Amino acid sequence: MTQPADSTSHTGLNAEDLLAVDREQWLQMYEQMLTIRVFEEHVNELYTSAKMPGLAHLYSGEEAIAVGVCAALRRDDYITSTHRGHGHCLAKGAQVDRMFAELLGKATGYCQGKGGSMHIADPETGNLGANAIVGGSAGIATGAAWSAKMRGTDQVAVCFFGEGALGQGLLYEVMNMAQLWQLPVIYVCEHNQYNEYTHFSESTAGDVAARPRAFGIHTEELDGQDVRLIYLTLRRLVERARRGAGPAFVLCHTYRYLGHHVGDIKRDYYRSKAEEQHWRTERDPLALLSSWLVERQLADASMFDQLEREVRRTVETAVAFALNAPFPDPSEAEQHVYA
Ligand SMILES: Cc1ncc(C[n+]2csc(CCOP(=O)(O)OP(=O)(O)O)c2C)c(N)n1
Repeated sequence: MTQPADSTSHTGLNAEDLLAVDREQWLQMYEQMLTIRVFEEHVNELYTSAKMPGLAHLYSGEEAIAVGVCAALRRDDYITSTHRGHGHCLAKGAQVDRMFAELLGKATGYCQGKGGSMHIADPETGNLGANAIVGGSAGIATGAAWSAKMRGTDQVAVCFFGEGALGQGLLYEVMNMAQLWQLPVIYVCEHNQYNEYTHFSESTAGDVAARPRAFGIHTEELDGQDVRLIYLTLRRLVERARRGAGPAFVLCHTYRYLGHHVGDIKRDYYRSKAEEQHWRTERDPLALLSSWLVERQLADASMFDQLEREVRRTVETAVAFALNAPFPDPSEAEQHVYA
């Protein structure tokens, strides 16, 4: 039996639910978002100073989604990620130094330097891998959820993807299966409005939330800049999936501050500076969380300065580790290559 369709749009938060979460947990989420932000500043710097091969797609502006979702998961739960995946990996527990090493093609990286920015996987933290094929990981996440169900574990799989993946047929095939078989998978759509250099409205017809709803999948639409809302919603949906109540779809409205990739510098032909500025100044996920914590007297402003100094130190140490790490031996070129 399939569940009836349900779609909820959240704009507010329940004060009781918010205060039931430990202050330390909110601070930890802030630190994780900041780590992702600072990590990516350094990625940009490594790319522009020609120290990093290939390309990187930065996640700045979208941190609340990765952090809020992964804070609701256990270490043995699964995620699959995208070409814009650094935030997902870090939020699921990857180490900053091994991430930089991977981006620089070094032997100490998560894939011994063979994956680079768009293909980081870390089975130890349940990260089944980033995927440069738009929508490509939907099958992997759904398969992982099916496997968990067949093995009788209570693991949950989360599939992150951008709204560009809504144009991929695979997503609809697997959502259909997930609902029919009541699989413990949560589809998290990071709706940042742009598919490369095209506004989504030029490529995506109709009401996005109506698509999963058409399969009877429980669907919720969220402010993707509010880590509190993401975390509290996902905690509920993860618990729901764990007890066998089936898949969910979460549509998170967000914005990428920077270009589609690190080389996309001149963007005014497809979006305005005023639009970018609006999201940075009014909708920043770090500022939203820190000002709430200060307002509620759960933290004072100086704590965030101290935290920033610590995070910057950790990230800088990790960059130095990666720059000094060895490249893999050329004799290993064909190892771990399956295609
Ligand atoms: C199947 C496929 N088609 C096209 C591309 C080229 N491509 C890379 S990223 C991208 C846009 C993706 O937009 P979205 O899914 O919204 O994610 P975002 O980049 O906004 O995070 C495209 C078209 C690709 N990698 N894979």
